[in-house]
Amino acid sequence: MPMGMADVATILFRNFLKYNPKNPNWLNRDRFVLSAGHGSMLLYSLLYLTGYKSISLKDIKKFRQLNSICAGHPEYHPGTGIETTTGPLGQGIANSVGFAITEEILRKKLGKEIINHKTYVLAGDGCLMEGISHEAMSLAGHLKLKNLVMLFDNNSISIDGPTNLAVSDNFKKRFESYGWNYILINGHNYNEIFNALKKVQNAKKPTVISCKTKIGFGSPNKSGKASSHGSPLGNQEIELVRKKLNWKYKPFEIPKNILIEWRKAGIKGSKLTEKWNKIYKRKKSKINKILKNNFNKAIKSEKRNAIKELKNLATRKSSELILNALAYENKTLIGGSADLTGSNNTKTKFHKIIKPGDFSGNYIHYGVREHAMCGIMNGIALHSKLIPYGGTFLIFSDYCKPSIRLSALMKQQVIYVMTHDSIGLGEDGPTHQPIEQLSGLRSIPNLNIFRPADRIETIECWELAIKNSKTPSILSLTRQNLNPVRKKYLTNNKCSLGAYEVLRTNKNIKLTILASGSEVNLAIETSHKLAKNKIYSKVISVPCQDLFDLQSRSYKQKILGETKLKISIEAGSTDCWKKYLGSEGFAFGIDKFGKSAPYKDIYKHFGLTAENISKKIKNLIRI
Ligand SMILES: Cc1ncc(C[n+]2csc(CCOP(=O)(O)OP(=O)(O)O)c2C)c(N)n1
Repeated sequence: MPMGMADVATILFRNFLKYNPKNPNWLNRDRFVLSAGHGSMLLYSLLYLTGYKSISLKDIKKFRQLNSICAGHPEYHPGTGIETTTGPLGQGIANSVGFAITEEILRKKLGKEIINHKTYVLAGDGCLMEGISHEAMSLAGHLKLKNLVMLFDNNSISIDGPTNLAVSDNFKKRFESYGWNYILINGHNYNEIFNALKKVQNAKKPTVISCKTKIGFGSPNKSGKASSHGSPLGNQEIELVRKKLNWKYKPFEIPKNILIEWRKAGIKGSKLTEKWNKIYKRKKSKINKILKNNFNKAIKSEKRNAIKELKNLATRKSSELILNALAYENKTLIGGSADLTGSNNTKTKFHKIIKPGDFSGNYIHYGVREHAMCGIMNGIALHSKLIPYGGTFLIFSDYCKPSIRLSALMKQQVIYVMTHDSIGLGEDGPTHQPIEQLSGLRSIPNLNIFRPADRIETIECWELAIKNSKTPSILSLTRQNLNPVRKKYLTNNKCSLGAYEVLRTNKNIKLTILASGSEVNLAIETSHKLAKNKIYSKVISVPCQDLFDLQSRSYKQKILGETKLKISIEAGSTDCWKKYLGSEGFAFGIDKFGKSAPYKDIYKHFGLTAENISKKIKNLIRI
């Protein structure tokens, strides 16, 4: 790919892309996304040649070695020119749609002197075969993202061989039906590349430049073949390439005159940023005002409301109420849902819909496109100042997982609002009832899974999500109403501990009951029931295992070390609880698929009732 797309990339970086290697974080830079992440060396070469400090020849020599910035696939590092982590094919396309949406929103907010840039995404046949590309490009076309340009490396080769083994898409019809411009060029003809890139500068909708290229261009025996994809060409073939391209220099030797030419292309950006900086300085205080966040006021007042009202509410409803307060003052929050707005409670009266040609809003109807929604939210978070959140059912986190994993890997503040978080959703049945999802998601590093038990916990979990700029969050929320657990106003955030005591039936206890979300109510009921039989216990609400696992040994000991007998209750897979329970503990949960019925009947069916659990506990204690 780096050989096949070198011509296109050269003309893009020399003649069109607006960037400044001396200031890689320049807000108004064009974004370049290498969705075909396996071609990472193309990006590393371009960054080195144009003068980015982040990549030296020494780094390039350490390609794919431990701790090299030149990793196998591009890995996002702020300020390096690597705009996003790519490798799972198609993700970069969704990211680029997120970049382009953000550019539109910020241009509307800040004016075109401050934001007015293009997003270029280089994608291959593989990216375009992935489902996420269809979702993301369809939304991009709908929104008429005119500053989005795809450079399609149309070489008709993937790993298994020619792409006609698996694809017969008519690309022109495909893109045009999405509402994109389609330009077909010879990707090795400089004039055609130049003219196509020139044309897109004034586009009215997203454009794909379909570049007919030869994979492994220049290799006499391997170009145009799948064999040039995934392994080195080999010394013999490299010699032949050198001959064919008339290249007389040693490996890693870049002739001075050529490097000077490249560096000149990089230096052009300094002038652009100088001019921009002057305008920015003039407008800085106004910009800061527009982008300023104030979360504390909303959180405090919502906590007071919750205590004053003490209503039975579903946590999805509690989430809507805190969002209402947050969205009122914070213009950087960009909400959305994958066609479940009314169920996820993600849209409040302070939201306005983003529409084709009108980006003055703060709410995106992503359509039934969960995977793209999450990849797009990564792009929105990566761009600069906006905080995206998006809703779907927790079960469909399975449709979002590759992008959620990348939010975590890239340390991006993306907030996933995932409602209908257990069998508690009732009649929609086992296809919609998450079982193993929470255990699976909790095992992703650098991802906070919050499962609040009531309105106060929901507010506190939102506070933790909204203030953590380096870790994505999932808010796992109920469809069904829950009784308030926390009834006193506290300014401090108890959920920040991950787990804390909410009830104790005696000073001396025999049992610790850990529970999360909707099952905290159940744990409280069980604890009271046991107390009637003089079995005393404490109930620990565990809104976030990830945060609890980070607490000090002494705090963990205080929570877990008081009794030998510990049980957990969560209406889902028991796997992720066993680490807390010791050899004598017992995890109440569900390790099989759910059922379709009114939710109280399903809880009964799976033995998740205070009656059944207390009976089992009495037996455990007798043993
Ligand atoms: C989601 C995903 N599936 C599979 C792969 C493994 N993979 C890497 S490159 C590739 C083929 C890509 O073909 P193409 O986009 O045409 O790239 P080219 O061969 O032209 O470089 C595959 C299947 C991957 N990186 N991501």
